[in-house]
Amino acid sequence: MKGKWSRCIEDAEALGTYMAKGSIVAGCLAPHPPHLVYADNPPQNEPKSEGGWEQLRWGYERLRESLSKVDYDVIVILSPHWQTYVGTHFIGLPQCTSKSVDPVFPNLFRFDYDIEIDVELARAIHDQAKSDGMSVKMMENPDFRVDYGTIVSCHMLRPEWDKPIVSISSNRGMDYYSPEVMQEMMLELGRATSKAIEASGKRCLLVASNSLSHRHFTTETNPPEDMSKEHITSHAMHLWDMRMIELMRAGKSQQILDEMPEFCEQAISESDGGAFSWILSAMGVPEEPAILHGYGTIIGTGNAIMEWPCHEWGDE
Ligand code: 2X7
Ligand code: FE2
Repeated sequence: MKGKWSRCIEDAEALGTYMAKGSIVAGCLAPHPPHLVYADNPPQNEPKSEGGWEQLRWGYERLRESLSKVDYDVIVILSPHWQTYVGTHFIGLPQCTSKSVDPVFPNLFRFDYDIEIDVELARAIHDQAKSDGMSVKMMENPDFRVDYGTIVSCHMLRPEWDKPIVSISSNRGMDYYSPEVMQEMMLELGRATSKAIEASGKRCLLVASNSLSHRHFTTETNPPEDMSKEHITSHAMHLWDMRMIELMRAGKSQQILDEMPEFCEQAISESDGGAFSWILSAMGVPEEPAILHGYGTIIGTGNAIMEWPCHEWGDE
């Protein structure tokens, strides 16, 4: 028996040597206002609507259509609404099942979820980040509730919920330190994410779950989906959103990173959570253009649905 098993191990090691490298098949900027799920009326969400925010929901439709041509194993997502002030955390439970209620919009979002987690890949990214010197933790509390940012972006990207996810927290480096420190940490986390994905052999869809400009109204219309009241909060916010979209469409990722601190501060951008910097870093700060699938405002915030089709770029 011993001989047989050691032969098996030798074969497995030899196979391992030839295991295909993992890859990022695409990156997405996938905003998560709960209004999008509310407007879509999926069976999992209790509140029902008469629609609304169609420009963005049609944008998600176009993104889903584009991603339907790409084969991937797992969605890796960083959400600013899972806030862990001491280091970056990763969900380390194989299955998360509960009801998510948005703390600010309980009237719009009460969503039953049942999510499979790729704990193996989560741990691999965690371990890589740790060995690169970052403060990280696997979250193994069985009563943990998944944040609504993660749920909304994943639902809008893939309403079938048939892919496991890796859920990464935001360590809120900007609140604790500064936009520059936040960005340095997210660039490091992005490099660790890409190294771990490559070693895993898995094909991954990377998702930054955030709005662009993030100054929002403080009162709600009746009904909330009354689109005659929806617009950007100010011209300055519009200019910032358009600037960022044009930079993404032009493949000017390094310029986006250079301007990120001002964008975070002047547009109160939700990229303050680090997801935008993290995804650009994980993709190697691409010079290839991103595809704009849709843009729209939600309670005055600016939201762009973007795709970087990395699978089309080749290795060079
Ligand atoms: O989380 C959000 C957001 N980022 C933008 C607008 C409205 C609600 O929730
Ligand atoms: Fe948000």
